[in-house]
Amino acid sequence: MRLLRRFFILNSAFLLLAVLHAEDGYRLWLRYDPIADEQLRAAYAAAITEIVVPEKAPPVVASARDELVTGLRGLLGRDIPVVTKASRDGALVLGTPDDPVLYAAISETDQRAAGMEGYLLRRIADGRGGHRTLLVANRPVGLLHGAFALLRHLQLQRPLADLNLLSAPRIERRLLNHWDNLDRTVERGYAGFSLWEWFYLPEIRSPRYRDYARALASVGLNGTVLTNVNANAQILTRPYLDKVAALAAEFRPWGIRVYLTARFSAPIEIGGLKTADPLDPAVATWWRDKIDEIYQVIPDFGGFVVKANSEGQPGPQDYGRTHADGANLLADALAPHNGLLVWRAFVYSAANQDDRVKQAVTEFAPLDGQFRDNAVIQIKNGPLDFFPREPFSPLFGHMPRTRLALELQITQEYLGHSIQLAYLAPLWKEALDADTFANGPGTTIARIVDGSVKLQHPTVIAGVANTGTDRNWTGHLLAQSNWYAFGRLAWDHTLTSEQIADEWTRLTFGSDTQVVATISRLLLGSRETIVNFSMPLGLHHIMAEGHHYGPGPWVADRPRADWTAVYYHRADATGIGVDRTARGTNALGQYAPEWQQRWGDPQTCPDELLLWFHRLPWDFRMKSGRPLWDELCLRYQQGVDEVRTMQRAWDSLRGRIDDERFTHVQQRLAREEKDARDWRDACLLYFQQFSQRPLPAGVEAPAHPLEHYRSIKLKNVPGHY
Ligand code: BDP
Repeated sequence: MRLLRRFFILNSAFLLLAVLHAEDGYRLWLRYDPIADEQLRAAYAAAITEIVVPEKAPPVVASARDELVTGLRGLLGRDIPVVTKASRDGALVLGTPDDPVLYAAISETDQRAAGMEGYLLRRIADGRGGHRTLLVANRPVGLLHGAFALLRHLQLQRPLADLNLLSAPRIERRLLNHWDNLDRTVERGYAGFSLWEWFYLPEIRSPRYRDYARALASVGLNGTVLTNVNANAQILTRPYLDKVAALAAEFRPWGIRVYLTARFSAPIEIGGLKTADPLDPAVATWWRDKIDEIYQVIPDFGGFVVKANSEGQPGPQDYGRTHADGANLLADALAPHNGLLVWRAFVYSAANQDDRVKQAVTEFAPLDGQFRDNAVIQIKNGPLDFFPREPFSPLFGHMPRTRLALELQITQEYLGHSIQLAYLAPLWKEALDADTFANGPGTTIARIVDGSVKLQHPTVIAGVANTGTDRNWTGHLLAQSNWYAFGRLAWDHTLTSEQIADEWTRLTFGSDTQVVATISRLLLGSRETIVNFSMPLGLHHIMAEGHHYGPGPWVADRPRADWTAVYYHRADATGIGVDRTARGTNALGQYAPEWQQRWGDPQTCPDELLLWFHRLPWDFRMKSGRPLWDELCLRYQQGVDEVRTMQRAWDSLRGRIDDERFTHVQQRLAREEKDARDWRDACLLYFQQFSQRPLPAGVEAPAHPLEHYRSIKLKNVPGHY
């Protein structure tokens, strides 16, 4: 009997352990597992013996303190006491200018460099033969960022001895944009449903809100736009504002502010007006009153994001007014509250027959200089949408007198949803590092957006979120790396993709060198692999219609030509690609002469963008010496081969990481391999009708005839509502 009881007790203890350590991804990169190297753990424990925090800590400092307690408990396996006065060797002292003694230890230059949200972490002698660690910031929120930085430092097992980190964000507003609908579906969301439980709010508040805000803060993000750009005016009604206020209260202790999307026709839909004309005084009054009401309910409300006159959304052009008229109407109403107005430049019109990729410049460039100081124009990285590869958006070079924000897509709308592996930092870096030459060489998008090319505050960067109710937050476990990478780049765009991949992998999978090397390599190559098996050599927009998952080069006959695939590849017996040089649509003319020269000649245009800018015959001789057709086929095959290499690499980790995460990724890679073959076969069979050429040696024969691929109609694909 006793034995049996013991068996049960033991068994439940194991069960409990198993539950506690379920590798379901919920903990993200904030795992705080015990540091396995005992010597290192002891060294850290000796270096940090107490946490010194002022007694009346404001909520963000309390969050910093609590995070340090939790993190150190996990990493060091012991509770580090929290005190109000340093009393021994190894004190970790948190302070702001409220603590003049501590603050005096920091030079004025460092104080200035730490800015509004940055921090300084420095280990110094305590004058009594011991040491202490200072965590100093100009404002409480800086302490929170510094706390996360210190915990990251320890998790990465970096030395504490000469710790001296000064870091401040390069961009002021670092925002997630959620495309979440009020019914909790998420447009282009592949990780379950929306995290916001609107029906239950404001009384019932999921613990997940706190975990969400904590995750944002841990990577340095400071704002969240809760609602879809295809907006619903209901969010601006009082019952919803009370719900938004409840979320704002959950997020505030983590330094996160809330923003909403505003539907331009809200004055009609919820205000009872007959018009939403931005120049109508009644409309202006309505918005002013509405915004005053919002600030009454949410005093630190961040502002609005607006999609107007784009893909059927209402906007100022409905009344013959301009984007500037519309944006300024809202900016003026937000200004007394220091609110921000973000106006999106993702526009193209059915009435405009010109090349879709040119239309943002056509509409917005003439408005340069007309926007208010608290209005920012948010531009996607590419001129078309969020494709696996596009050249950078030329609009960044056309509005020298306007504040410009960069919009990136973290969710993988065109990169295999949450099934395929796509680490997106390399894609985002291409955009950030792109030189517009607008103000001479070195006028990169990063330097325009961070305000260093011209003083333009506030500075803004936004990422379309990939989060949802899935237990692991992002659907694909490894897609957590994109949430992480977006935050890290928003804080410091000079970090490299490699650095971020290495960091994230260590935080998420530990520091086994084979694991780290293998996963980092997988991450770093993954986006290019998707380019290869889906849209190589500059092809774009050839995906299946509607849900955008899988191939659809045959898509034609849609309500608008620029919603088809044939509009973008124009394949026929004579060749493939769009001529965007001066001989064609001249989209190239929107770029600086340096780019016109490089991209304008197919001999110097890099293969990656060749068919974006050029229409070429099937036998065009590529840099490799091969005819275009052969090169195209081999790129598709290369994509498939690379997925198989990724599968083998992942399989080599069996036994080195837990089964749960191993299997999760293994299954997705297997699906990606099948998807890659489908892309290759469907596209090559389709294009072959025009090229009339055989597949070159090395390219596998398609498994099915073209009709098979054309007849695939996927149903109930997530993210498409
Ligand atoms: C496209 C998406 C669509 C979005 C739109 C946007 O397909 O769902 O509403 O962008 O950014 O990529 O407004």
